[in-house]
Amino acid sequence: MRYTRALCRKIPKSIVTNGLRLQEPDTPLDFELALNQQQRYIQALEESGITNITVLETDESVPDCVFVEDAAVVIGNTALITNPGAPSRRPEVAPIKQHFESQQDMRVVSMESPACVDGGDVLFTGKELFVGISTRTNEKGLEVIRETFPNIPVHAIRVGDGTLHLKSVMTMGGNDLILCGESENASAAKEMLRSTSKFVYDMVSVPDDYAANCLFINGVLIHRSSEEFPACAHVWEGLNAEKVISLNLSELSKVDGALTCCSVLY
Ligand code: CIR
Repeated sequence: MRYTRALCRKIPKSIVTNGLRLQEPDTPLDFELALNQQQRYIQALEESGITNITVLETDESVPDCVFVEDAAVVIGNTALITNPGAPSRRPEVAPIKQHFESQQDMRVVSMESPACVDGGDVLFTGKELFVGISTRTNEKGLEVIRETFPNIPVHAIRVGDGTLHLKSVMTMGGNDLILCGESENASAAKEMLRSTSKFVYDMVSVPDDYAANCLFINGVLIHRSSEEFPACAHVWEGLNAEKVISLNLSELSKVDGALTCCSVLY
């Protein structure tokens, strides 16, 4: 799987007070720092061989709009525009849809209620899809994914209470290599993945679930900084990536943002 394009979106100021969050952070989100961290994130995408990056204008009326991953599932030349699980996030999809419609080579499909999916629940291994059934993604949404990508096996994974998305506990960390957290929810998801998958993956354990959300792009591993997750620093070295980039995402993580959610890669 080689990615050359990425879609991102500028951060609205309204995220500081109105971004959805599972719990209040200890310190408020520092907006200026969040902007700097996003800039560095975009630079890391460039360093991973992404040559074409679109950064959409922001919209203050949708505080979570920086998390573009949730609005689209893009595989090959098909872009499935989702119906995000949180009603406040549904208006986010219009400019995302417009963007993919403007790409000459894209087939664009839209999902309608009652089906709903957050892209954060969709893990594509390159061979098959695992879809988290969570507070944001339902069985009907999974069915739409199955219909939209008929040639790819699709498996459901139940996401435990208190975990936002499937990719809050596991992501790809290499070719056929899945990074997975160690919490009870992460372990249960891992067992379900093992028992449903058609293909075999190396599973690498990451001591903190939040740090298990990494980006693996064209052989480059982008992970969370050891400043944020010192207990996970040893994991990255053993992964055989061509290049390893460390990013601090402390501010967006205060509203449950992780590395994968800040871009759509295709
Ligand atoms: C939300 O609760 O929807 C946002 N505050 C965070 C979304 C993070 N998205 C992702 O991990 N894919």
